[in-house]
Amino acid sequence: NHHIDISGILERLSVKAGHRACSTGAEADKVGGEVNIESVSPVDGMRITSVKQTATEDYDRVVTEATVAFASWRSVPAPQRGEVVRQFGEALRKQKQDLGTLVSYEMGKSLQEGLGEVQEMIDICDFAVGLSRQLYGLTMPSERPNHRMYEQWHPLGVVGIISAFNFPVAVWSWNAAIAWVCGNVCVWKPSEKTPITAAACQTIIARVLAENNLPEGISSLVHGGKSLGERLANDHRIALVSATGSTRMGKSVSTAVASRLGKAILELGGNNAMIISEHADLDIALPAAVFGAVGTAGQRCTSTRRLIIHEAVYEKFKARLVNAYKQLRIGNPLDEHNHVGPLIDRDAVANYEAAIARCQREGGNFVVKGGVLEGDEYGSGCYVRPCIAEVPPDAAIIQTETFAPILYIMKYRSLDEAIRIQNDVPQGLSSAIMTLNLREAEQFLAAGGSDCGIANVNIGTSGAEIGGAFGGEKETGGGRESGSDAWKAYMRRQTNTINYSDKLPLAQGIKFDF
Ligand code: UN1
Repeated sequence: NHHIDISGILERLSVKAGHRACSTGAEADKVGGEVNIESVSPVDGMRITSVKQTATEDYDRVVTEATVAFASWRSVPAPQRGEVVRQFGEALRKQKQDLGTLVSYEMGKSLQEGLGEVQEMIDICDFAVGLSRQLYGLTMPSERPNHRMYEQWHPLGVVGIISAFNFPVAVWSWNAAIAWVCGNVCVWKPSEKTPITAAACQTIIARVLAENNLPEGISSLVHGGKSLGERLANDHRIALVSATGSTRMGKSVSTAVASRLGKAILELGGNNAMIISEHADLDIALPAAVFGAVGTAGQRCTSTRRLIIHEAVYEKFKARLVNAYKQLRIGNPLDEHNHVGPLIDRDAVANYEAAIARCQREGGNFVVKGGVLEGDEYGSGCYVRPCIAEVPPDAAIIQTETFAPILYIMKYRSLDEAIRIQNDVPQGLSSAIMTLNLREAEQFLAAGGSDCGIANVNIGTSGAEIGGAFGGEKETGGGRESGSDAWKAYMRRQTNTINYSDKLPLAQGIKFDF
């Protein structure tokens, strides 16, 4: 049964008006003169509820409170900060079903993926808890006698998080959980398209903070569009802006942050390819390609957009792909029998249609045709058919990222050529090769191989684990989030040299006597 009790979910998640400048719910609707942001589910076109757009004065108050909260939070021992994040992870475990269902309903991804997203949040909390005892600095030998030199990592300050609709909660949590154990406070501007899941998360963390007698300013939520994002980017009180979204948005955020010499982590567009070698195990290449291309309706930054297929297996693989696409069930993502849910909204549908038209103009041949679905089940107008086009390698459309299930396929002869095609796009997020040949795999992973932040062998381009550093090169923005040592971008490094002698030897052996 895929009919969900959305009001019950909102009630259990305590999503209602009340706290801060930023909360959601029916009461907000009654306040005169304020702008509401309506959240409409792409699943059935129904309005979920609305949130209040954050007014300029309220934004300023939020950042002021965040700054005040930072002054105390930075001095809480890191393992104690980790304990608070542990409690947040526990709270998420308890509300996983409701929050995951809300993610699925508000964003339109499958229920499994909605739950998976909450699982990513839980996992990053666990990671951050461990990290809270491992914010290691190095000790280096000083060149001077009786001196000690080492480095330590200090909290940065207020971290502004701008997140996208497609991972409405997980990407925030990657940033926030790490930022918090590092001693920072966070101000979150979620996508205007998914404000309700954000309000639910804020309610959960606010409760955890209150239970620990900590100020809510450690985690704040502000609602708004482009202009609010610009305000965050230009605000000198925001030490670090971590932004996920389009390359166009990232360039404008980056320019604003750079002009005040602030710090930024950018997680922007991808244009991810999978190379399918003549030595591939096609039985795993097939589901990897199909999930990568149609999972989340092609709305992951890691979605597979291009297949670069060896000519020896091209026709065979194409036939299997076409056959697999015939079996895809498109429909309500809360119904677990369906593989493909809706796009986020009708603008996304228009972009999908425009990309298909352009692809055709540029010589693309659709071996699986696209189109917008009609009928009762598709009443929101957001359901589209995943499609596949054979494209000439010089088609301009394949240089761009369209957030929709459109897959471009092309042929190659040598691995050098395949790697060249794979790298010959402005973006550099994720990449994969399907091969059982060791030499090919290693060539793909070597310095002259994939130029992406993520390069996989025998798995697809999407679905990265939280333990690795997540991000990419070129127009993807260069930032890294989540695991490995990505935490270092959320702290400031301080080099300390201590002289415990009764002399003052200068570095580089310089003599300065008087
Ligand atoms: C995104 O689409 O912005 O690797 C993030 C993946 C997910 C995260 C995607 N774990 O596909």
